[in-house]
Amino acid sequence: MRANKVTDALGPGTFYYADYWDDMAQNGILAALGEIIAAAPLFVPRMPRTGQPWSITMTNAGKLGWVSDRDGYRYQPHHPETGENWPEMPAALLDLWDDVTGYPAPPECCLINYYAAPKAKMGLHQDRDEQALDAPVVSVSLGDTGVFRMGGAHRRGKTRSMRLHSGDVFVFGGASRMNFHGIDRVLHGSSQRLAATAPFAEGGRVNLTLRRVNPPDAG
Ligand code: MD3
Ligand code: FE
Repeated sequence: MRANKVTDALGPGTFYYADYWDDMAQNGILAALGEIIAAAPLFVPRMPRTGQPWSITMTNAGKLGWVSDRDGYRYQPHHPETGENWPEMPAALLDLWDDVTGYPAPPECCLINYYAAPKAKMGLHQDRDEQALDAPVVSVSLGDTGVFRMGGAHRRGKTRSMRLHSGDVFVFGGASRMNFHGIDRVLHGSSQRLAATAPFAEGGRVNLTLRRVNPPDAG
């Protein structure tokens, strides 16, 4: 599916698809996420060095998963608690990546962020643990509306805020790839979408981030 595509919605290199997925497609993705979490449970990431817990929980699908703990940020092929490899990336997400990026290699990581707590948020940061910086990052929002903030390549620059709704897809590539970004807050109770999916029954917001980690010739 390809709904209305907005080019440069949040600056050069950004593409916004409002309602990329309809109700049925969103429910299909959520069912797949339920199975992924049954095999690879949501875990509490911790800040490097201090071990301070984040306010969200996360897990991954795909060949590589992104984790954060006392030792730092990194990609690894296995779940930090079960030691098992991450579940496969759902086919619908591979199709999405092809459709909106046209990148010559598939995404290696689907990071699943779950904002369950009413105060869950994500501070302003850059995504810089990937080698393939020519590949865009694709974000899918599900459930409650998220108040997203994006700045430029420097922490102290001007920022812009935008609300991300369930079913929305954003692509961040080119000049926006290293922009600072974060989630200020979630509008708790703004959607009933997650209620039917077991691991998300308490509601809140889910974000999927698709990333290419290694350059295409690395396999
Ligand atoms: C802009 N997640 O996991 S997705 C993250 O909603 C992350 O959970 C947020 O930032 C979330 O790293 C925001 C939107 C997003 C993702 C990657 C980007 C925006 C981006 C990379 C570069 C620029
Ligand atoms: Fe990020």
